[in-house]
Amino acid sequence: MKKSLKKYVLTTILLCSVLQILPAENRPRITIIATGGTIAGISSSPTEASYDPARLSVEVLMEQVPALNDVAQINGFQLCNVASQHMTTAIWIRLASVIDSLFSNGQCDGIVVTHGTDTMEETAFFLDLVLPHQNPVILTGAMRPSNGLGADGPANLFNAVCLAADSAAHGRGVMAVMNDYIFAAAEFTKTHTVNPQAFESPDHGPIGVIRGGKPVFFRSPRPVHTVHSRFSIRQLQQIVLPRVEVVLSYAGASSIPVEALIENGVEGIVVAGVGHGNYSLDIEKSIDRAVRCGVFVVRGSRVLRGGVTFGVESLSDSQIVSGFLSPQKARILLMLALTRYNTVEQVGELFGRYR
Ligand code: DAS
Repeated sequence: MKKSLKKYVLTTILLCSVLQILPAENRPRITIIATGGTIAGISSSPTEASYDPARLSVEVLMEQVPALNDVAQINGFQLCNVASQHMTTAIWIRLASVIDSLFSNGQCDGIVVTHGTDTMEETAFFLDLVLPHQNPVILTGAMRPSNGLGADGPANLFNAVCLAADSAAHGRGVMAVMNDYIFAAAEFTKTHTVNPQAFESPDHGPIGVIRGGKPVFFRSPRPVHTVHSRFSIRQLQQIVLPRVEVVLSYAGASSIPVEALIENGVEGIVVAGVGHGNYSLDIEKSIDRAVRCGVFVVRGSRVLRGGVTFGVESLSDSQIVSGFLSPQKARILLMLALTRYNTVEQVGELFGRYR
């Protein structure tokens, strides 16, 4: 190699390393999969509280954050455009299948999923349980519409791409990034209806933060995710997921919801009990009948912290307790468990991994 060319190459490499600017072709390949939500929402004016969610395309979301191209080679994919209160298991199956295909075909190094915040924790946990890949999958969204005063979507999207592009994100399972915090899929939940600081991991705390586009990790989540999970999207594409519903207990709660679920032939019920997983008398009686009819029951709690482990006051219905999973996440694990297991002992052992 001529001396002058060698000098140019060495200078370029030195300059890029000093400025942390990688040549575009060396930047990680990140695919942004858009599903809708407030991050894609539009309001009639920047100060108007109400807005239409799920209006903008993934291309527009990417155009709003030109700095994404300094971090990675970005591609966009519009899976759907829904407010996430309308998320379905059918969309989950499609989303997981697209992600599996992109990674299996080596088409990208990491993925960001833009999503509504209402059910983001559920989609994240489902993906955490069924994706057989160590590559980063990061969910993010917004609490304010794209043209709202103080819109949080662009910063959340930038942080999510930075995390997905960082080698430190590999092997940590599916994560979510909101308001500079990094959460583990199994641990986080929405704890505020309107504030940009809308998420917490009540029992565990965030697993890290994003500072200046770089992740700072406090810890790794329990390794019961992705490649360590017992489920894979490849076994789920040809089946209909079992029907599992959630019932809330409260003072005087009647047996009507449980009786209706038994009559409708559900395969599983998660009870969001009071306290450490306790039920009203009517729910207790109807749950006993459900168990006798072969329904799998998981005893959870509506209480934000502490979960439901052993020492529950009365384990009359089954030995399955939710551990530190919220009722809405216990439902997802029970749905998947019933695609593989058919005894209370097997399902109880699986839930024990989340205790
Ligand atoms: N409609 C809610 C949703 O799509 C709002 C949001 O995204 O925050 O989840």
